[in-house]
Amino acid sequence: MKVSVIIPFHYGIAFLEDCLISLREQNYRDLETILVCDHIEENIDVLVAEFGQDLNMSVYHLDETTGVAAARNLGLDKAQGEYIYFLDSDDYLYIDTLALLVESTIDTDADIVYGKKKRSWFKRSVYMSTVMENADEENAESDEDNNAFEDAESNAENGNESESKSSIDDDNSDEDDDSADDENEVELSEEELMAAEERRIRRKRERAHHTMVTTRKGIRNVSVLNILMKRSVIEENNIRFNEKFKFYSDLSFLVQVLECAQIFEKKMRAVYIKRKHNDSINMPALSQIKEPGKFEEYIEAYYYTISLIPEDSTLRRRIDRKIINYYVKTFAPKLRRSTNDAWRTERFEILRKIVINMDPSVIKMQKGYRKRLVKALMKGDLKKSQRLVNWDLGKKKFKKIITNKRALAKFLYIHSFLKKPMMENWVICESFFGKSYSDSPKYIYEYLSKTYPGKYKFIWVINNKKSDIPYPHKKVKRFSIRYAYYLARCKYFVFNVRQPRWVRKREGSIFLETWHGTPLKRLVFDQEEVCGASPQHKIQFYKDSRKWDYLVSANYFSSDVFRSAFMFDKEMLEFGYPRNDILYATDKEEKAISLKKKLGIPLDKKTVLYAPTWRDDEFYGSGQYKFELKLDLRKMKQELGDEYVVLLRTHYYIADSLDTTGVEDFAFNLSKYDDIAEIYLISDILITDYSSVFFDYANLQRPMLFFTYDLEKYRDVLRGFYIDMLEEVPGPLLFTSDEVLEAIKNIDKIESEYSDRYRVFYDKFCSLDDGHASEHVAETVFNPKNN
Ligand code: C2G
Repeated sequence: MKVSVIIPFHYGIAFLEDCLISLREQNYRDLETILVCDHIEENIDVLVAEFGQDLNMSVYHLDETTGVAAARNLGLDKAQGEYIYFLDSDDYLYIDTLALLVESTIDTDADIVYGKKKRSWFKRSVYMSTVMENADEENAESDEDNNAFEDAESNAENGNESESKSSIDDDNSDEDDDSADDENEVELSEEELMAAEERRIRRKRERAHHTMVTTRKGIRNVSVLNILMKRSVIEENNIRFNEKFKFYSDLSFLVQVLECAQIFEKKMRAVYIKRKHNDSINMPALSQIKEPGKFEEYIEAYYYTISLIPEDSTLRRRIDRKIINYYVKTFAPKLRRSTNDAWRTERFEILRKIVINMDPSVIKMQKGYRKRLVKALMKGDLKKSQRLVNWDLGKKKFKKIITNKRALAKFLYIHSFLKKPMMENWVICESFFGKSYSDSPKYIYEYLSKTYPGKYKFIWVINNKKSDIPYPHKKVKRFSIRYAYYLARCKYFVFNVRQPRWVRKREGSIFLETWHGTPLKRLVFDQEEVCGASPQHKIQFYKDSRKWDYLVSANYFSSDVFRSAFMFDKEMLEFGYPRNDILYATDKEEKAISLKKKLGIPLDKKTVLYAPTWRDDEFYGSGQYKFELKLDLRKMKQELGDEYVVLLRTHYYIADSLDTTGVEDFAFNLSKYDDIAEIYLISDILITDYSSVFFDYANLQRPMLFFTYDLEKYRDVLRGFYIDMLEEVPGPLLFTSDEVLEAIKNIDKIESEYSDRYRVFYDKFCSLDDGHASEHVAETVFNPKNN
């Protein structure tokens, strides 16, 4: 039985490739693939050549029309299969998705078989290798109805959906509970049997409507995806997508099919992965496009859809309830918040007309605040509607403020602190989210404090109030009320990570972003996947970085990367890294000896520093990453203990602590020590992996080893690198603890083997560092001699 898979394609060839791979892998093979290109700019010849034959693919191009609706219609015109299956070019399937759906038609001759949709912002290979490995995680991040990526409109509509609590359970099993119709296996007459069968069919139909319409968040998520549809139902009833609609064409199409179809089957094990676009700046999904006219199209799509189905149908009531949800959750808050008057005038009136024409039972089932709001709308009482919304929003905000200190700090920041004048000589410094007094902000601060004593008032964001910080300053905890206060009043910001999202840019304020490493791992806009991070990472990063005035770059390589990865187009400060100044200090030998003494590290032993980075896919929760030590410390102690000690240093994201029991006199855990730059000074050899620490350590020109036991996964699946580690890093890549051990034993040989590469590496990444980066950066940004 042939299935026609219709794929509309507009852009995103990498997405399309994933989609086609997943189609080629289907274990159901009786397919024809209809790829409809909507005015494409990318060249798809290679893909067509690769997949054309296997997928029995025909390619068509829209000529005069444009849009998903037109593309799908052309696909329908060309389709020959008994069943139609719509697949979007940026999505992909499980290997058995189609087989499972088709299987359900075999005995039932179903008109419609629908499966489950999950969401993911991962490409196929990552999803299959990392997300699927962990079922819990998969469910948490990909369940359609848990989608954090939706805009407010769709999020809202399922809010208080009273129908979800109706008799129909949207369970995830494929089995229908028909026990009620077995009538306890009592002998039934023919009429009774027919009536029971009819009831069963009706129930399945209602359940299908419930799943495909009511449980979807918002009208926009009522979609034709992951539904096997009998083509004859579509053709005999002349059903097509309305090409007038750019955003909302699925609703009316699906509703017609649902109305005409008789036999429904569900197959929740048939999974469709809907890919979320994590780069809504450069590659927005249709749902992420914010365009004027979207509201008007929403309304038009509603009227058009209800014109196609009977007024007293349950489907009509399901759609009407979605409109009410939309009004309560999305529209009503705009009555107060939006600067566009249309929400309070024409659009308010448009919605009023819709609601007063609804079946009274739909209004009746609303409760409490929702009911009062809908009633006010029906009366056209704008003032009352606004009062109700104010009261509701106020209540929610108040609840948040009194239960959450951060929310209070933010509230005061916006409503009180920002109203006070900005202080011209106040400077707020933050390094690694207040976790340490370290990195470039520390060195810029020390330069300014030493060179211009008393000229500035410094605020250090530091969570450990006992931190030892020289020179006069004030300490504040991150996210405290005092933190919010100083964020509002300081003119200068010196941060090495991002500022909180709610920080506003005041006129005249100056934000110096130092960042915290030369990039090896791909960043933000250069990163395909943002495992573990919010799917909104790119858009948030984009907005935050628009507030930066200066960005410190340690070398020209970093500058190029930052321009592309951060889309940064303001002033790049190319003076080397302030945090590396200490590596050029004339008294660095003395500093090293005193630090060794302070930390209790034997002066007569050489030291090996192990400073790995974090792994995007190994985490407990936000910012809480796991780390498993793969070095065999006991064996290392046995074989190296006479000559060496090991200094262990985990990344600041790592929540796990390292176990050094039994090797306490050999392995020193310095993970809590504030400034890694000082630790470099006391390290004779560095072992790292994909951490930017090696770019900095190279300034000392001491030997380095790379313990890259998970290189392939890190490079190919999780992140991707900017440089070819195999070719460029100035030391060997090692994959086992034994190899590391051997390398340390032969460190002189390795040093000479890698000396040429080291020179090239140093020239590329360290040549701007001269021990005066703090001075150059501070003088440029603060211009203290003239201010
Ligand atoms: N760091 C540290 N100890 C480690 C690892 C890192 O103190 N074991 C510090 C170093 O200063 C390092 C910085 O944290 O340069 C950033 O760490 P990376 O491992 O490079 O990872 P990440 O935080 O992801 O930053 O452009 C740079 C990237 O953003 C990397």
